[in-house]
Amino acid sequence: MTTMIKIVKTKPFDGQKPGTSGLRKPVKTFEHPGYLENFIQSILDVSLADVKDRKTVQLVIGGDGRYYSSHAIQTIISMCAANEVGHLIVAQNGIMSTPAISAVIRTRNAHGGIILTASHNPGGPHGDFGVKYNCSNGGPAPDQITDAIYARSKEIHRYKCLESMPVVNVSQLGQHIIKYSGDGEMMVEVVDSVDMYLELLKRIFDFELLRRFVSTKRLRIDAMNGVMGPYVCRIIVQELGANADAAVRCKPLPDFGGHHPDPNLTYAADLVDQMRNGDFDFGAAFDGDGDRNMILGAKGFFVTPSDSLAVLGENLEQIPYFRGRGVKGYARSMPTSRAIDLVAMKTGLKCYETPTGWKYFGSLLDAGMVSICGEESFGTGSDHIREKDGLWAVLAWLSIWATMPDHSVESIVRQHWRQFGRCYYSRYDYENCDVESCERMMATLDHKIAANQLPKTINSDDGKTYHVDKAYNFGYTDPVSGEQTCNQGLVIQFNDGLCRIMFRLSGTGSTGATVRLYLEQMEMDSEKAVSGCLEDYIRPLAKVALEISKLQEFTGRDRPTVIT
Ligand code: G16
Repeated sequence: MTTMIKIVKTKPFDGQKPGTSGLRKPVKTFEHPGYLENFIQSILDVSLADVKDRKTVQLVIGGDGRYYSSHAIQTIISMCAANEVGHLIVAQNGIMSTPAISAVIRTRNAHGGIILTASHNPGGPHGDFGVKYNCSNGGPAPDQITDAIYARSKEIHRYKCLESMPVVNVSQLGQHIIKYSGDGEMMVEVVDSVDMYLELLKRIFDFELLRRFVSTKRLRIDAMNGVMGPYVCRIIVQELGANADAAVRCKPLPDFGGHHPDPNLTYAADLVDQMRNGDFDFGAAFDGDGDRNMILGAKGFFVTPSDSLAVLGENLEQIPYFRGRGVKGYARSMPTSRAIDLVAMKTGLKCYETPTGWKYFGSLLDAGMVSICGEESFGTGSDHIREKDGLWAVLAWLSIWATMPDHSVESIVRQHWRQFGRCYYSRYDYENCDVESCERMMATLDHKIAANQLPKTINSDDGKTYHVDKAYNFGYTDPVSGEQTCNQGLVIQFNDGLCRIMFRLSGTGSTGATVRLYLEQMEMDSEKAVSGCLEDYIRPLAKVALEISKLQEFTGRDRPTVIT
């Protein structure tokens, strides 16, 4: 029996504006009748607008398996069929990491993909859900597309779905045909969550070398009950032969076991403790959808994401993929420390500074201008796909380490600091604050900067002096597309650029506002770079930042929620 296409009248919902990476809202919001449908129809209207024959369109669907995903997948299948899409590639059980989806879009030359994730935000009925659209290059849609989706969501008055559709069994690999309205049909192809991604990794890394190296080290890899469980079990344990106790929290759970699936020192504190107390040589954790990573060494030595980027950037040619094609350049987001810039100074390659958000790396990667990119928010990746890639970062670390097996993670990082200098760095997050107060704080500081009203010199109470030499509201012109983006964070630079403080409001939260304060001091003296104390560099700078911004007065918070 075939079913018919149904046109459902609807009204716009407020606030369907994608943030730094997709639309993230509480599950309760997504559960409002029509909320998900409106946003999906807006995505389809925009992304299919110029397509002549929709039967040729392939879209990839998957996500981190969080609560509400099963319902969302069936809704999306029905809506794609009713919008006459020809072919859906759906992850088995709806589970596929964000980097793997990027790989599948590229491998299969798909038109794009819809990713169901709110990344590191908590899940479950009281947590968040999210939807993100990725384009045919495998990367997050750039601003002009997300702006168009948002504009569409504000005027939407109908969406299309099928009148009735049997539930598609997405646990069963293979092809399912959906027939509708006489001769209409759409193929739903359910694919393995890991296969295509693993094939790609095997073309990048020397798995034989990794296997030998992994047999000599004790690893502890925490999937945080997010999407990465099947990848860790299959790739780290099965393929590379790590001990079974290397893989922890590998069952994807719809609520991530009630935890915050964010790989940082606060939310992955269990792993940090296990590393401190155990005999492990290398630790790593991933977020809910597997694009973020945290790297730890023995005894819990924390590699900041900015240092991780720099160490990988320095040693990239140890990895077969880059040995073959050479390293083209580097990119980092504005608040990421300038450790990678120090590498670029030595290699003579260019380092681009972009706004926060992986989507800004897309055009540089597409144009072959950069090989590796990274962000302070635990994102590292390369031009093999167009998303940050947590497991890639882990295999890149292990590959590089395998070329200097007598070192530890810590000694690799210290050696790097000695050679290149160190950017002492920390991020303070003030989560879930009052939105209006945070916006007033940012506007007030922005005004002070624009009106040149910052003090010229500030003395911290522990005797350090900071001379303001530059302050601005960060804007960016994409060197490839010429597209301009403004208002991407406030930057104040001191002491000939050696110190920076930066303020941004997070674009990934779903309730309230989160202020991010980033603190950085470059140390070029190699002894001080290796043996200095982070606190001594950061504490006075933090005091200066709080004084200049009046953050505590505006937010009513006397301490950050998370310090990284
Ligand atoms: C997303 C983006 C990242 C970005 C991060 C910033 O990460 O993909 O490129 O750095 O948001 O978050 P915020 O705006 O909160 O500082 P994810 O892992 O949440 O997709």
